[in-house]
Amino acid sequence: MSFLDDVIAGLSLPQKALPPKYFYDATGSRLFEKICRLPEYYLTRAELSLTRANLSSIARFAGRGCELLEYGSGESLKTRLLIRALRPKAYLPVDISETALASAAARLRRQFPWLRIVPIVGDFSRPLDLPPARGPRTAYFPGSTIGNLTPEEAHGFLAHARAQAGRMLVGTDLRKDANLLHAAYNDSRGVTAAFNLNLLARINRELGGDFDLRRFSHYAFYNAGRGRIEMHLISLERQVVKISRDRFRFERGESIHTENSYKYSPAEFRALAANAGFRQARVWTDRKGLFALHALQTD
Ligand code: SAH
Ligand code: AVI
Repeated sequence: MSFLDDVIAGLSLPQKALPPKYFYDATGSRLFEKICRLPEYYLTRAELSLTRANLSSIARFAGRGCELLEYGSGESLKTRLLIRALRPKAYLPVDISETALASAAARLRRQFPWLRIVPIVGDFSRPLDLPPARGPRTAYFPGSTIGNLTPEEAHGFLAHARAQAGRMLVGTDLRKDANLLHAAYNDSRGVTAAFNLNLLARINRELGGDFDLRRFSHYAFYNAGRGRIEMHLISLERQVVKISRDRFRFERGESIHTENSYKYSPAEFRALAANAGFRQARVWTDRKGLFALHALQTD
C-alpha cells in the first residue's frame, strides 16, 4: 500500500483514521525531536535516566560486541549510551524517515569512527530485508514506539522480531496519572499540535490535498479503559476535502484518529511478550516509576 492508498483507505472508514508512521517526514521528525525536549514530555528524559543508571547491566544483557539492530532509531539519542557501553560489531538503525536516519548516521560516524553503521530505510510493520547477521544480534526498540502499535500489532511485530534477534531491549511507557499523560500530549507550546497537524500538511504537499489546517484542531486524551493516549484531528466545521481525485466529507466535530500511544504495566507487557515467545529476563524502571525498559530473550 502506498501513502495515497493508505490515506484513501483510512479516510473512507466510518471512524476516519491515518497510520501514525506517516507523521515522520523531514518536518515531522524535526517536530518529534522538539517534543522530546519539552518539559511536559517526560518519556525521553525518564528513559535516558534509567538507561544511564543501569547501563552496565543493560550492556551485560545485550552482550558486548553484538550487532545492534534498532527499530525506529530516529536521532539515535539513547543509542549513543549503548554504543559506548557495548562496543557493538555493527549498528543497524532502521527508520522510515530517510532524513532523520541520514543525519543520525552522519553524526554517529563522526562520534564513533570505529563503528560499522548500516542504515536501513524501512517500515518495521512489514517484513524487513536485513543483511545477514555476522554474529549474535540484539534488537533495541526504545522510546515506547511499540506503544504506537495496537497490542495485536505489537504481538505480530514481536513474533516476527524473534527471527531477527534472540535478545531484545524494549522501552515502554508505564500506566500513570492521567493528568501527567494529558500534559505530555497537550504541551503548552503547541509542538504536539503542530506534529499532529503536519500529517495533513504532508498530505497537501505530497498527495495534492487541500486540507485547510486552520479548520482542524489537535485533540489528545487518555482512554483509561484501553490504557492509551488517543490523538485525533477534529474538523472545526462541516467541510469537503479534496485529495487528488477523491473527495472526503467531514461533519463539524468529526475526527480523524491519528495515533494511539499504549501505556503498559510491567505485568501487561510481560504477558504480551510471553504470548509472542519472549521471556522477560529483567525490567528496569526510572526512579520516578514513569518508564520501563524490558530485557526479552527467546532462550
Ligand atoms: N527511537 C527514538 C525515536 C522514537 S520516534 C527515540 O526513542 O527517541 C519513532 C521513530 O520511529 C521515528 O524516528 C519514526 O520515523 C520511526 N517509525 C515510526 N513508524 C515506523 C515504521 N513503521 N517503520 C520504521 N520506522 C518507523
Ligand atoms: C514515537 N512515539 C512513542 C511518541 C508517543 O509518545 O507515542 C509519538 C508522539 N506522539 C505525540 N507525542 C509524541
